[in-house]
Amino acid sequence: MTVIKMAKIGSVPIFSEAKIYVAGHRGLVGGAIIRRLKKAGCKNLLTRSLGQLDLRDQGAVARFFRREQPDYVFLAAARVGGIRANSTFPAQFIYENLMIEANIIHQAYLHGVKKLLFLGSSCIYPKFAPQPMKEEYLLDGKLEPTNEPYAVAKIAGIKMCQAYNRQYGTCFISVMPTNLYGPRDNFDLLDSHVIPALMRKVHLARMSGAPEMVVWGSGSPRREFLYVDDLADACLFVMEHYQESEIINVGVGQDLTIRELAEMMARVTGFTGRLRFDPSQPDGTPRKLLDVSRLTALGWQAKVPLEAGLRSTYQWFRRSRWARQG
Ligand code: GFB
Repeated sequence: MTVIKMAKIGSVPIFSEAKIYVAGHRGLVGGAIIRRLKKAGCKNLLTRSLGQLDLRDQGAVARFFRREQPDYVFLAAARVGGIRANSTFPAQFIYENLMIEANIIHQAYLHGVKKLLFLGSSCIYPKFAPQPMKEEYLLDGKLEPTNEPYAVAKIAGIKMCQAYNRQYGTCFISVMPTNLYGPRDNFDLLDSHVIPALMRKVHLARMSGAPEMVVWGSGSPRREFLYVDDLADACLFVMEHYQESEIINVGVGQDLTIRELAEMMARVTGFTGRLRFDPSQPDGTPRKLLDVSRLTALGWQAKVPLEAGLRSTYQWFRRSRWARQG
């Protein structure tokens, strides 16, 4: 393993003095990282909305780094979406993610950022990778076609971090989270991931008294789900304790079928109707379970069980604008 030479940033007090840029703070992940940093006492947080700074714009990102000179960067900005969004907007998924990563990583190097954390995704692993998926399976086989452009962009981000570490001695680390969910997710019925989509569908079915809810695909794919506040906690943990170029998985170490997830969702939301599976919709990759032993060995484990995470997400959802939309 390549160990990157760097000054120890370790303890929270040093970290809390630093200027920390969270790219993508309005998103599911970036928002959770901000909440976690505030909880840790970090006060010097740097954020910009899309209207203030377009991360796809090389010149704008260069000016931002020159002016602000952040000490640490969490790179959580990305174009993301579920299985349908990935298949419908492949050009946007590859272009926007490549531009965002390339601009931020390069400017972080030019302006001497002490440490950068890049967020990848479990879809970087081969479609038929042995399960659970170890970090070393990256680039061992063909990708899942429904999200290949997104995965290729994320792999490019990983490789950029590693190349900059090797050539320039930077400390850019990459975490690979499993499928995420939680408050402030995108609950769009077509373009979101499976948890927000099913949550909104059961809500609508309950409101209209519909006897059934449609679940895409066969129900047999297996997925692992991590509550976003657990991911944010893991991001701070690795920012403090991990300084290697090799990617590191973040997950819960357990998965379930989409059918089991839909049944759990019905339980949590009080939906008593039927589940109807629609095989005309894609299943995507058959199984995505991460091997989390590298992170566990460092001393971090997820805390929020899926059912509890779904309950708190549903509480947030019911008060949100999504619950008022038809
Ligand atoms: O969450 P999801 O869209 O993404 O779909 P992936 C997971 C599984 O849930 C698939 C099924 O088998 C879907 O067919 N599913 C059932 C549904 N009902 C629904 C529904 O109403 N909406 C959605 N969206 N799915 C994504 C990648 O793959 O994983 C991204 O496309 C990203 O690139 C993300 O990496 C983490 O797990 O299949």
